[in-house]
Amino acid sequence: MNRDASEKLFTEALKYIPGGVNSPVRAFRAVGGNPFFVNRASGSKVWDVDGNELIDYVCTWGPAILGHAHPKIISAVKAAAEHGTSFGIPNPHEVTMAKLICELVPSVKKIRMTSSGTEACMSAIRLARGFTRRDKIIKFDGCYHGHVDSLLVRAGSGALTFGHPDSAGIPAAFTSHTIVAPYNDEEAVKAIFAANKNEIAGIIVEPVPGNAGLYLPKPGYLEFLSEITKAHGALLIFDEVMTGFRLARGGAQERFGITPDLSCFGKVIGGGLPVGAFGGRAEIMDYLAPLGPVYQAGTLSGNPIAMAAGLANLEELGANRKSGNAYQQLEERGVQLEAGMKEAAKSAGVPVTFNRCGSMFCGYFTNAPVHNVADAMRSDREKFKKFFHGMLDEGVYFAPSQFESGFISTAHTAADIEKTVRAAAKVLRGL
Ligand code: KE4
Repeated sequence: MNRDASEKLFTEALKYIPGGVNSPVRAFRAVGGNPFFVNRASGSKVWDVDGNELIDYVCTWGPAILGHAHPKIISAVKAAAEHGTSFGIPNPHEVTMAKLICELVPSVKKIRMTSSGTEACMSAIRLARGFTRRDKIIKFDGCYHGHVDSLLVRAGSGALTFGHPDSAGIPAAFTSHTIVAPYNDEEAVKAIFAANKNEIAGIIVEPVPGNAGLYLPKPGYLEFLSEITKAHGALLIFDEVMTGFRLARGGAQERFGITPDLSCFGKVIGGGLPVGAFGGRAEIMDYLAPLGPVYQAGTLSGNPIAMAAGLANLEELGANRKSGNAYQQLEERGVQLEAGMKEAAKSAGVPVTFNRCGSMFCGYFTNAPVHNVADAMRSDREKFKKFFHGMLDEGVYFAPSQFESGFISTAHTAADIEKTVRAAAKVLRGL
């Protein structure tokens, strides 16, 4: 596949941008080779600057749940932009968005917008500490909550991909209150609470971790986290930046029937524009400035164009409708992809563990189950690299790292899935 124009652009990018990318996971460091550049996307496809068409299962890491350049989102952005790009003054879209999220996610009684998922998680942690007057936070290895100093400890996503889960530039004091536990392990969390009586402000968790690939909570695990936080006066924070409004109209908390104290969102609610949000119980949220003592702010928080794009995304998804929405279709495509990929691996005689939750998925090259990051780390990453590039040559783009989740949009057709599965069968046979 000709990628001359991408190579030329990457050479130029390397002169001015660290690693040639504005976010590390785009750099292909986990899979080898150089990233391609995209200047056009529509529906389930992206086209690189050399004109190669690819079926896209990254979906800009989640926001493109309707596929790329959905007409409803494009027209909403154009209409909003006609009236200005930012006011720094309250705008009506912010109220519509806040009201809609509170309707869709019953645990959220009040919500504050930010411009990224990182900001949302950082702010939720600060709020939990301010509200409980405690300092310590529990997170789980392999879970990624953005590049927050205090949470870049045994994180997932790019941090895991690069093999140095802890980042340089973070003073030990900044992470001394962060306690890391293995995901899906109840005893570990019990021991932490026992050893830190009345000191834990909260637990932050990806309810379905999508930053070490994808694995699911064991039955009862999320209920356990809810119970133990309540029992110890700590807060349960669901990081739904990835799962929110994707795994169900009310996110993972609806799918698994859990009521967290605070939730973080992003991606889908921005329709591809910079956005994040955090929300939860009113008595906690009212601790935020200007009402309360926890300061949090943002020039572009609630930006009118990002709000318009996010509202168009949610409305077109049918998130505001209990029936006749897009979630059944997303589930059906997920079932089709899972069945096809498992069949392809079986017929090729290649051990693959394929995890899926709704329209999020990950295939690991291992014959053992994957329930946490330790399991994920045992997968064969050399095979993943070969598979990734083989699929790319077949016109299918999966995340350029074993430690990322894949995403399906409503724009992915049954034919797209069939093409993907046929390509996988061919590539797997050649591994
Ligand atoms: P952002 O700051 O990238 O908007 O959101 C951070 C974040 C927080 N929480 C979860 C569960 C997330 O998945 C993310 C960001 N996801 C990554 C993909 N693994 C974004 C891709 C990237 O870093 O370039």
